[in-house]
Amino acid sequence: VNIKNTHLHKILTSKEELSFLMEAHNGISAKLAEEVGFQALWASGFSISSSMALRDCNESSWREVLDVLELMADAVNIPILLDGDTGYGNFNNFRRLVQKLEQRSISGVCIEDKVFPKLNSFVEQKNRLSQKEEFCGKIKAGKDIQRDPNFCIVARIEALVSGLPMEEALSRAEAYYEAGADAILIHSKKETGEEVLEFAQKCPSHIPLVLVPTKYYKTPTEKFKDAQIAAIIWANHSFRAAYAAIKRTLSNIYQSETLKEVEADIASMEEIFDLLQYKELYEAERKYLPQNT
Ligand code: SPV
Ligand code: MG
Repeated sequence: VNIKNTHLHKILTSKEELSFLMEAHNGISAKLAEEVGFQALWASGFSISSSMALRDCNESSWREVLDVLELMADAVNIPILLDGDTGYGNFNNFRRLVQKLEQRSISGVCIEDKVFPKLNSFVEQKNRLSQKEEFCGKIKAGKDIQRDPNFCIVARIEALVSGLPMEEALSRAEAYYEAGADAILIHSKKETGEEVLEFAQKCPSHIPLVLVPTKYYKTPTEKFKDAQIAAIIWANHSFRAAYAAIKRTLSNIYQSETLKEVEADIASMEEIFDLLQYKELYEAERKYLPQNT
């Protein structure tokens, strides 16, 4: 039994305690999230593709995503939940993905009930939803192929985002949980948490729920605690923070033609040497390289 998978499973399924997953999109953002104290990571499709300057519509191949994940997993000891979009195809593509994720020490994957290639949920363009039965088969295929019992499969419901009624979202939640999903992610693009809180209230209480409050960020976290939500995903805030900081700094350097104004606002190289444990390398050199040469 894999300890990281067990930890993620607990984070995603414990309704008694609200947990938080922080977005990461490369090795260093994963490491920083761990450094500040987060217990688990969300490998965001939007953030990983945006950091490649690609659109969040499966423009990058899933093998390219896998390479990023490998560096993230190497960088941290906390579990990683991959935003696996649609599973990159049908049930068969998905179960191969699950195998590859387990091989690379990724602790879980979230799949959404859209048709490949997907589009980000917050663009104008409508996504095509998959049939409920087809998506249940995909979840089952993943569950059947996973080796570690605590590898997590989260099923993400796009019904509300697509304008379908609450009843459709609820019936999908029950079906996906029945098919073997460890938790249900109910997505919403509303500006308040009312829609997801109504869903939480109507959903059978044994089903663990995960939320992504990107659009309804003003709703106090207390409300989600009171609703016994298992976990919240801060889905793209590391990437958006980096993007804004890079843009601000580069513009300043371009305009001012000096580094004088930005130095105080950017990380020192010493801090990065510390985080990446350069000291360990010097100690290893003393141990493994011939000395006094
Ligand atoms: C992502 O971070 O890629 C997500 C969440 O899927 S969202 O973009 O909010 O739909
Ligand atoms: Mg995504």
